[in-house]
Amino acid sequence: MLTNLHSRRADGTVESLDGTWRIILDPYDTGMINILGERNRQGYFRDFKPRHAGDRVEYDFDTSLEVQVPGDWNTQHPELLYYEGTVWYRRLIEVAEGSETAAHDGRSFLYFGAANHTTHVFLDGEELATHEGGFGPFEVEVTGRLGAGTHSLVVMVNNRREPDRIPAMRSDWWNFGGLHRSVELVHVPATGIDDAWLTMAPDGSLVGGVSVSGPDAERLQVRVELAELTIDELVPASGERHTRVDAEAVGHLERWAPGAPVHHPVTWTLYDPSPDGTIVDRVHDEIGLRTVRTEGNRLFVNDVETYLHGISLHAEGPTGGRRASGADDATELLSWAVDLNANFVRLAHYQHDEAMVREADRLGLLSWCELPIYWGIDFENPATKANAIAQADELVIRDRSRASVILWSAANETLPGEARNDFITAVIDRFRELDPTRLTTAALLTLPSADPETTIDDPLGHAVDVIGVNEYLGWYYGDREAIPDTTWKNVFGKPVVFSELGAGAKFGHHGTEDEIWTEEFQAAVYEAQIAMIAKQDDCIGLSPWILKDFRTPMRVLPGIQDGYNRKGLVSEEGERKLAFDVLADWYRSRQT
Ligand code: GCB
Repeated sequence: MLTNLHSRRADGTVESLDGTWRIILDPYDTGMINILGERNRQGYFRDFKPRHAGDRVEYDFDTSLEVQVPGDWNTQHPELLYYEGTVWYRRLIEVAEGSETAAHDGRSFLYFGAANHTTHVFLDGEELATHEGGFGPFEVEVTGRLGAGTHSLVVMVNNRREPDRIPAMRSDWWNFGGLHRSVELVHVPATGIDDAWLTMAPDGSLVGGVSVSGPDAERLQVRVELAELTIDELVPASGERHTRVDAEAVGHLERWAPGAPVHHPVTWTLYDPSPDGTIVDRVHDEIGLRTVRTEGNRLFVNDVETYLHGISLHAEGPTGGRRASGADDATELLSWAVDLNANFVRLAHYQHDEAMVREADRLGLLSWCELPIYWGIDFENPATKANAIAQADELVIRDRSRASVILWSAANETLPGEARNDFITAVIDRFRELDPTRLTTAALLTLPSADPETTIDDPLGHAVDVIGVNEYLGWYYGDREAIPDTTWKNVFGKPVVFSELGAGAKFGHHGTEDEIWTEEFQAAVYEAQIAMIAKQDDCIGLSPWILKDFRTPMRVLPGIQDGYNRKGLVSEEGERKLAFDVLADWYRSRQT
């Protein structure tokens, strides 16, 4: 398990495998299965080359299409825009005699930031691992397999929508396929740190953990240092160890706060306690210290009552309607949130890139992180549930040291029922088990009633700490004029976030407030929503839908949608609509 450490090791132990890869499209899974339905022994994963003139090899990676990794395959070749199915990726890894990779005597892993959706990893023709879930990080051990020479890394990625997958058959976003986040080769010592995290609990104490594995784990010790403090000495280092530090010990360290992010260096050192004290492994991080808690229907960050001036966003690049990845996309997208005067981002509807969460942390933006448990999940299926828990693990283990993250969200718009309640409650329990310091939530589908008052009573409200309500007053439900007088009754006595609201508008399309798809129509819905939300007593904030227009096959209206959901405050090319200023002005007025 290295899911939160790849980016924190010293330079030289991580080699990027990003760049140009070759791909073969395989809608019939020919590269995997032969005509008898068995594993194809000549399959693409063998990366065969003809050895003499008569050899029949019916594929050739060397002359196949090229794509860039990280990146979705859909937007790199026009003919792949709608492609869903299997794509085989191949990259050659050249290992020079005497290079660090050839000489490494510890353990080595391939780290995948994410691959949508189901992945089989082969090295030199041998299948090493499979992974399910399109947005979580995973690693594959390749220790001892990368001696000097040329190695063929083949990755089969399949993004077919299936009823038992998460997400399942329908989602209002593009099902971008492929290796859409970075791939790295990571070298670690034979006995090394697998996982290390540290974060502040609601009472101001620190909670964290470290896990170490390898043959010498019993003999070694771990030292945890935060800023100038040595906060923990763990003996022995094997297995998973927890860290707890009293609030007084760290009370003098400056806090991270929304809009005022402060970070402190933290180091975990694995060392030999014998007199020579040899350092065996070390990882670094920069963490913020802040508390977050609710009290009744209020939210407190660092004991200051806090209102979430938010915006939702998809992981779609700032321009070009492609899957976002990496630091540059994160910086640009989140700079728009800052221009909006937001202090909060809802990273919908799945695990975003780690770069996004780190950038939010750097900028001082509170964050909501979410799993793709979305419409139509097979809640009765134990395998689907197991995958949901695995995806929760990947998300929390990767991001639980980030001060910006205050909410783990289990789901979006799921229909009440016993199986649904059990399934999502299990995910929420898992969030709490892995991270007892943060709040949990889910965006509930609360259909407004015909009365001016709607009761929020989805039973999932019992399980979560903060209730997300997706309403679309003035768009899917009711008239705009009725919005300001609408009220919401919440039977749970917990805080509510209006996690979605909005209206569609095409950038540059102007008219009256009553003409749908105009910027004026969208702006008027925002004004009416603000009038309502400002009066809603147990509301702790909002994350309207959405920062930027995003690609989706569900939105087909020619001349207006053309394959994009138009509820963005910004067009798919980054142009701001009138509603952007309506929200930005309201958020600014509340800061002062
Ligand atoms: C919702 C969904 C979101 C959609 C949005 C819409 O309630 O949560 O994924 O994109 O509505 O635009 O309809």
